[in-house]
Amino acid sequence: MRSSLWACTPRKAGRSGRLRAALFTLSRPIADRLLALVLAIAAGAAAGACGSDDGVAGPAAMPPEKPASSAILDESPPATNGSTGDSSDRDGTDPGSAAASPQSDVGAAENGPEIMEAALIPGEYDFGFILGSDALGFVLGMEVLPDGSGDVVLVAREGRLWRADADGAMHLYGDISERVLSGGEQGLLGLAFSPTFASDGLAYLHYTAPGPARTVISRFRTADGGLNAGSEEVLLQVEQPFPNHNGGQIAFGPDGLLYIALGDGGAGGDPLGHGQDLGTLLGAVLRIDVSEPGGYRIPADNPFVGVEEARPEIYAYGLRNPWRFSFDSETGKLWAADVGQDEWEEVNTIVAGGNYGWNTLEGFACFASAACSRDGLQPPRAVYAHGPLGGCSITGGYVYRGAALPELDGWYVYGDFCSSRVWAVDATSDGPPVVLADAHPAGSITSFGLTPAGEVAVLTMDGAIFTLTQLERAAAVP
Ligand SMILES: [Ca+2]
Repeated sequence: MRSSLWACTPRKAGRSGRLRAALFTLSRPIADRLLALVLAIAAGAAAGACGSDDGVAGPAAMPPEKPASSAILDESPPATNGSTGDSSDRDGTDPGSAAASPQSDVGAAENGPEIMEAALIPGEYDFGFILGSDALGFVLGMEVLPDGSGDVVLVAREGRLWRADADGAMHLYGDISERVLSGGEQGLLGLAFSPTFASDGLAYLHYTAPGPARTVISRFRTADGGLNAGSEEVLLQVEQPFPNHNGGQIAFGPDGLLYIALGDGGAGGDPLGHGQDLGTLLGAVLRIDVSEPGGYRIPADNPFVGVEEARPEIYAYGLRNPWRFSFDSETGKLWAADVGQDEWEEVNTIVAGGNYGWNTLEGFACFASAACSRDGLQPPRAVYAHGPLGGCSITGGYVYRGAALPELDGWYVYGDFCSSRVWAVDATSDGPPVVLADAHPAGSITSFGLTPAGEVAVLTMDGAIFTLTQLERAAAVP
C-alpha cells in the first residue's frame, strides 16, 4: 500500500512561517515599509529591475506576489473610489460588509453580489500535513508524475524539482537552478507534464532567467525517472520589464494544448499598459500547440488569430498577475486567480478571447480612472477585499473533485498568501464564496496542487504541504 503519504497528520507551522505570515498580516503600509527597507539594503533600491533577492533573509523572502516588490517599484496608482490603498481604512472590514467598504461609493451593484460573503462556519476545515521538507523551501507547484508510480513532483522556486513517493521520501528529479533567476516572484514557477507522457516523456517548465530578466517556456526530456536539464528546447521567451508579476502557471488543457500564464510585466498599476494591449504576451493567458516536435504552433481557433497587431498566442487578456490557474477535471472549465493591486483579489473563469479588465478595472471597481466603461469586460466570478479578513494576494487552486470531502464536489478552492484563509466558490451556481479554513497558521499559501487521489493540496512557503480535512469527520476517525 502506498497510501501513507496521503493520510493526514496535523502539524503546526514552523516559526519562520508564522513570523512571515504575521508580518504580511500587519497593515500593508507597515509591512511594505519594512520589506522595502530590508530589500533596499540588500539589493539596492536604485538598481531596481532585475537583481536576485536570494540573498535577502528573513521576512524579505518574498511572497509570490507584491508586498515587497511593489513597495519598491509601485507607482502610486491614481486614487480610485476614494481609496488610498492604505489598509488601515479597511482594517476590520469584512469582505462581506460591502456597505462598510471604502468601495461602497462605487455602488454595490458594480462591485457585484459576489462580495457578499457568507462564511460557512469558518474553521470547519483544517490543514492536515501530508508532506514536507526543508529542502523544498519556497514550493510553488505539485504535479502528479504521470508514469503510474503514484509519485508527485514538487516545484521549488530556486530551480529544482523534487520527486516525492507515497512514503514522503524525496529525491532530486531535476535541477536547472543555474539558469534560473530566483527570488520574490521570479524563479522556477511552473511544471507541466506532456499529456502523452507515457510515450514521449516530455516536461515543460515556466521560469525566470537573467540577462535580461525574462520568462522562459521550455521543453525537456525526462529519462530514468528524472528531468534531463541538458535537453532544454526553449519555446518562448518574454522579456520582463520589472521583477514582479511573472505569472507562472503552465498546464495542458483538456484540448491537449498548452496554456501559459503571464503577468502584466510588473511594477504597480500596469505603467506600460500591458493588460489591455493585445500586442504583448504580458498580462494574458496564452495557448499554444506543442504536439509536434520543434517549437510550437498557433492553434487555428485561437481567438486573436488574424487580428491585426494582436499576438495570436493570446487566449485571454486583461490580467494583472494570474497566480495559478487550473482546469476543472470534470467540466474542463478554466479557473484563474488574478492578484489585485490595492483593493481587490479576483477569481475568474477564463473563456477564449475574454478581456478580464486590468487595468481598467480592479475587481469590479474602476482602477485607471475614476469612471470607466465595463462594456466587453469579463467580471470576476468572486472577489475579496484586502485587509485582515480578506488578505493581500490571492493564490488560485482547483475545483474540488476528490473523494474525502464530498460536500465540496464542484467547488473551486482558493486561498490568500497573507492571511492563509481558504475559500471555496460553487462552480455550478452564482452563489457567494464560503470560508473553509480561517487564517490557519500553517504558513503562507504559495500554491495548490492535486494529490494522486485527486485531493486538493495546499502548498506553503516553508516547504510544507497539506490537504484540507473536515474537522468533525477527522475527529470521528478512531
Ligand atoms: Ca479582472
